[in-house]
Amino acid sequence: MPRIFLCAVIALLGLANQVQAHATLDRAEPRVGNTVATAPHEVTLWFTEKLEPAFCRITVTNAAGERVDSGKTRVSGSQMSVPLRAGGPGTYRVNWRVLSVDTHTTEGNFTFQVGRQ
Ligand SMILES: [Cu+2]
Repeated sequence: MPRIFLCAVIALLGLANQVQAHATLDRAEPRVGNTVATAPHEVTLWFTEKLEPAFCRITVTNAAGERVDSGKTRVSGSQMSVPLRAGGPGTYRVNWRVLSVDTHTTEGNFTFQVGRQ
């Protein structure tokens, strides 16, 4: 019985390590949920792990749901960014998907506001 318990503990510790190793969003510019005066020229995201450039992508949509990113995500280390077309005020949604060097894929999204609401 103690042996089985030990295995369970080791398995849980292994799982915890794996979760920590995934690339999760550390911070963003514009900041998550923040309001900026004018539409930014690009969105930059920083992650907790190094990224595999070939499988990482940012897309950004405006309030009307139209894509406003250039489609050309650039990756450098644990950071990635994408240029934006000029846009008006409203809520912008940033969708991201990354493959970290530990081969795990993570994804998420957040919004920021442009102009006064
Ligand atoms: Cu992982």
